[in-house]
Formats: sequence, C-alpha cells, structure tokens
Amino acid sequence: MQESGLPKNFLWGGAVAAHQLEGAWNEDGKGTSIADVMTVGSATTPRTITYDVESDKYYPNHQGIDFYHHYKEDIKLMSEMGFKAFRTSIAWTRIFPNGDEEQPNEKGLKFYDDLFKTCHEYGIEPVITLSHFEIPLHLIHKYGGWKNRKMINFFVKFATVCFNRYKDSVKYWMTFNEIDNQTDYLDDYLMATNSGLIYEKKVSNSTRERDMFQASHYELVASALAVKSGKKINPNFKIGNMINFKPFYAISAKPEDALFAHKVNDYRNWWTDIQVRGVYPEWLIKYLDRKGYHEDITDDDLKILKEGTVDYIGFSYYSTKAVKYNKDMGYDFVSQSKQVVNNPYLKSTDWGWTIDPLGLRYSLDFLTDRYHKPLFIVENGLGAVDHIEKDGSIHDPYRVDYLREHISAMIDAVKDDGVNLMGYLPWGCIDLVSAGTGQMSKRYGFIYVDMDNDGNGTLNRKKKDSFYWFKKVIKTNGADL
Ligand code: P53
Repeated sequence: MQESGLPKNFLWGGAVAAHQLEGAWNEDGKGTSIADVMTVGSATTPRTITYDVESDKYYPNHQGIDFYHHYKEDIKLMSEMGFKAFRTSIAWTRIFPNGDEEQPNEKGLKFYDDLFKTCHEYGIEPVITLSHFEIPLHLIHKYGGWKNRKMINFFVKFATVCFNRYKDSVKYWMTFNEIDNQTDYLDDYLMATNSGLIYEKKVSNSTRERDMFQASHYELVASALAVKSGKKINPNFKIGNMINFKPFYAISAKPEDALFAHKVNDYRNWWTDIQVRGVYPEWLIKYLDRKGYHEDITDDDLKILKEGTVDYIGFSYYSTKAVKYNKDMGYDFVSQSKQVVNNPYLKSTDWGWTIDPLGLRYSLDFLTDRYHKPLFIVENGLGAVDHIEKDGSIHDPYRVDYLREHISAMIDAVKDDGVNLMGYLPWGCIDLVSAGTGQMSKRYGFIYVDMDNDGNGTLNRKKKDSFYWFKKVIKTNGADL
C-alpha cells in the first residue's frame, strides 16, 4: 500500500463540545449556561431560547448523552478506533458557575483533571476549546453579554485558571468556537450562542450589526489576552483561533458576482485576519466608518491584538455557499438575504447543507495562501438519521462516503499543494445533541447513542459500520480509505 503523504504525527481523532454531550447540567456546582435554556427545534424550526429554565419545557443539553458519567467508557471506545487526539470544550459554568465569582469551583476543575488523565492513559491528546456556546447565563442577564467590555476580564480569568490548572495535561487550545458565525448577525440563535446577545424587543438591522462588531471586538481582545496569558504560563502551548470556514463562491463569472463573492468572503474572514495578523483589515476600517458605528476600540486594544496572535488556525468545514450580486443591495453583505443563492452543482444533506468535498481542498489552499499558518480541521462530518437493524448493527455507508471524499480532498491539499495540516477531528465522533437544532436524530457519530429527541432511551453505546472504517483509516494514516 502506498503511503498517504500525511505526516507521521498527524492528529487523527474526533471532536465534541461540553454542552452537547456532558449532561449533568446542574451537578457538582455547575451553573446555568446559555445552552441550558435552549429547547429542541428541527431542520425547519429554530430552537427557542427561554429567559430561564422553565419546568414544563424539555432542554436536551441538560442530559446530553451523560458523558459526565460515561466518559471513561467513551474515551476507551475512541482509543479502540486509534484516536490520537480528542477535542472537547471546558464548560465555563463548571469552573465559574455565574461567570463573575472570585474563586473557581474545585469540583468542576477536578472533572477535567480526571477526563484529561483518562485521555492520556490511552495516549490521546486533548484539544480544548475555551468558549464553545457555553456563556454563563448570569453574565448575559447581568451584563448583557459580550457587548459589555467587562466580559473581557471574566473570560481571561476563566482562561487563565484553565491554563494554570491544565498546563501539563493540555497542549492544544482554541479560544472562541466559530467566532465568525456572527457574520449572520440577524440570526437570533447564533448571536445568543456566540456572544450572549439576546433581543427581547425588535431593533433595527444596523443596531444588530453594530452590536455584532462591538461584541466581536471585545472577544478578539479577550482572545489575544488569553493567548498572551497562556504563553506566559506554558511557552509550549499551541493556541489557535476557531472559525466556521465556509467559502462563498460567485454564482457566475460576471465581474459583479466575482467582486461581491470576494467581499462576502472578506466579511467572514476579518476575525481570522485580526487573530492571525493582529490588525484590522483596511476595508473594515472604512466600513465601520461609513456605517457610523463608532465602536469602542482603544489604542490599547489595538496593541493587544498585535501581541496576542494565534499559532494555528482551527476550523470547521461542512459546506460552501454561492452568492449573486444584487444591485439593489450593492456590495455590502446583508445577513440572511437573497444574495445567497442555490448552487446547482451541489447536493445537500437532509438538513439542507451542501456537500462539497472539493471545497475542503479549496479551503485548505485558500487559508494557507492567505495566512501561511498551520491548519487544523477540528470539525467536519455528515449529520444524518441512522437506523438500527434487527441484529443491532448500524450500517452508515452515507457517512463513510462523505468522510472518505473529504479526507481524500484533504490529502490532495497536503500532498500536492503543500498545506501544513496538524490533524483531522471529525465532528460528533460519538452521537450528541445537535447545536443548531437540539435534536439527537441529527447524528454524526461513529458511536451510536440510544437516545431520542424527547429524551427517551437507554444511553447505551453501539459501534456503527463507520467505526471500523475509521479505525482502518487511522491505522493506515489515511492510505486505505
Ligand atoms: P449541528 C451551524 C449551526 C450551529 C453550529 O452543527 C454550527 C453550525 C455549523 O455551520 O457549528 C458547529 O449540530 C459547531 C458544533 C455543531 C456542529 O457545527 O447544528 O461548532 O457545535 O454541533 C454541527 O448539526
């Protein structure tokens, strides 16, 4: 068998996030997070975000897949697949239940000591996201979320406590999950989960966009301060950003479409521009000025942004989109507008996400050309409904096909295009609660978990066909797909 061309120390593994699988939402002193007040939705109905936990509603993240009590068994299954790395997040509310306490919660810290120890027993490297849609609800109610500058200190304190505690057990870190989701500033769910921005009353679109830029700016400053703090605690840390990388293609070769697609991509990439290069891009300075947003951006902040740039770019890749220039809207991107159009060349998943393996090679090449940094695929995968056969087996050839094609495109980017890629961590390696819809039925895992959308099930774990396939892929370092 020929070698794949991937480096020998390539980090194969999988990814999850605390709020989507841990459960135990109020155990051992954990506080309530934004994820604890989100109900179940569907492919077409968004999740509802309630002000507080209401007794007559079902909140799927409260139970997750009860990883909090099953993690030993689950990490063992991952080690059976040959995982070299496992990405999860540290639930902010386990460490600081309200977010603004003086002292951290020891029981929360202890849980992650045990989890990371278990990972290392199996030779699995933890890859840790600090903020993955898990803002303490109290910080949203009391301070209004990330449009308040005070959030910077709360976050940096949380990050620093984690860096100190886990300085010998975690090497790979990321600051904010999919910070660029906020491109869609008119999406209630994304603004609440990323930045804790919740609108009780209707406000204008430009108010929402202004809030988004302000919240993002504070997050970027907090991210840079966290990088600086982490490097002081352990200079060997590798600290990355984390984006939802989603290229927007021009729908045609018409120059207006090409320029518009370029501008839409700029509008998604400015977070990375700052996290990697440490400066605001030229177009954005003009844009904020033209819109008259008068954001609170100080000279000190700009200095911090320069000093706290990241070591690598972590990103999720699921799909691409296509855009068409609309002369009534001009070249400015309008969130959730008709500027996004159907791409006739691509099929979609049952949840309407386009399937575009070549787009992953495009993404790896694009990010390398633009940033010249190591890249880390920390999410990719297919959300699909699985069926259990009478004999208990689960055949998921659709998942294997999706992953095979993406891995193959990824190998081409490394082998032929010289991309410096650290690893591949497919999303939801064990079935968990969907972030976007709250469903259990939107499954990504190699490991099946018996639990339905209403919270019924035994929580038993079962290996799908894809489990054995991925084990072979890891064993051959991608040579046998
Ligand atoms: P789900 C969309 C909506 C919400 C979160 O998503 C998302 C995305 C991706 O474009 O981002 C990531 O569960 C996220 C994970 C999430 C995963 O995509 O809606 O980092 O938390 O579970 C998949 O199918």
